[in-house]
Amino acid sequence: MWTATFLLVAFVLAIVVSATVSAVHPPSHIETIDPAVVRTESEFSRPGVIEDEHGITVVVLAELYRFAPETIRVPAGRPIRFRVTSPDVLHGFQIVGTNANVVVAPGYVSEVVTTFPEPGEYLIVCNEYCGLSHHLMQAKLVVESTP
Ligand SMILES: [Cu+2]
Repeated sequence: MWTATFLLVAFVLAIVVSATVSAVHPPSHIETIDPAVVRTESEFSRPGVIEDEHGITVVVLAELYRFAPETIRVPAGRPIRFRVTSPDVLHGFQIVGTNANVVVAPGYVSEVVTTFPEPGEYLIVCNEYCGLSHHLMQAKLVVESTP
């Protein structure tokens, strides 16, 4: 009995310490956004590739039945941060053949970071059924060789 109580307290303490001291969070990293203003008043009103001192970020809007931008160009060999949200319904964002695969829910910003070692072209698809034209919802990622 005392062993179980001790283990339970130690387990709870380990969670509290890792969450507060080490800032360990669940992998979902919940970042919320108001879906009503996504198209007009947020970074998603101008989707595209942004390069600044933090690196390369690709802002993607997933909506019925398209991704914006429809063609994304990024350099090979550098970490690329994809930030995706939806103003309407649940979508998916999957870069086929890579480990980039996130659920895109209205009200949340989904983020995935990945690096493409070689130049090439990738298909981006929605992998959550979102309506009658779900199968048409796709975009193209062009990974270009770095100079
Ligand atoms: Cu879909």
